[in-house]
Amino acid sequence: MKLIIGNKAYSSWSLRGWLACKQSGLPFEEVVVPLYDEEWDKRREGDEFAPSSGKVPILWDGDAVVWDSLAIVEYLADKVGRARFWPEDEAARAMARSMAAEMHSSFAALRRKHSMNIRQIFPAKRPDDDVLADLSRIMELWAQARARFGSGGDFLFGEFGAADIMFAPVCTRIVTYSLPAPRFAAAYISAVLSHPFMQDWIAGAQAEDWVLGQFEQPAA
Ligand SMILES: N[C@@H](CCC(=O)N[C@@H](CS)C(=O)NCC(=O)O)C(=O)O
Repeated sequence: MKLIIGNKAYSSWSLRGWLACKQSGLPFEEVVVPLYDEEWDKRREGDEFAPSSGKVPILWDGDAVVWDSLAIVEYLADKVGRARFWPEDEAARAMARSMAAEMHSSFAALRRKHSMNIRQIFPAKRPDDDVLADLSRIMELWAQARARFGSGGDFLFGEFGAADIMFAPVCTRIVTYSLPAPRFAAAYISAVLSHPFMQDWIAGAQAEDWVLGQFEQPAA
């Protein structure tokens, strides 16, 4: 398999696709392309980028191509078995799937105003109300998952899985922008950031020397 991703410092959807590949346990070749560099417009018109219309992540597996982070999770879960990604318990799985889908479709204010930047930590500043509303909803979801289904480990549904993969860039954003988080959430964030896959990604981000000014500002 070949996974095409953007900068590890900035590309949150790439992080999700990459974590899914790691979680699958399958070998894969990783190709990192610098987002928005001078070759970007030309590169994204190439055949390898055509299925996603130029967005990353894109997973190529022989003739099969999957180009959206949540679809990559589901494709790999089909390939290696659901248990690596989703809880066994039906009620837990229903909630995990709903949370992953909500992460994929929602929280636009948090995503837009606090773009992922793995390498920075900005001083705390009162977030906008729409960002606070997103955070409040996320905290409610995390608290419910941890309280109802998290007793088997440090992650949302106990063991590391698809829901954690989808929320991993929220964890990094809370740290980067010193956003408010209750104590239980701080413990969860610490578990996610300490996970060996995340440590591997963070080291990759630190080693990159591409800098994109639009992602290097503290939120307005
Ligand atoms: N819904 C897609 C989003 C993919 C996406 O927007 N990726 C961004 C990078 S994080 C991208 O490729 N941006 C480049 C562009 O739009 O030109 C997913 O879940 O994978």
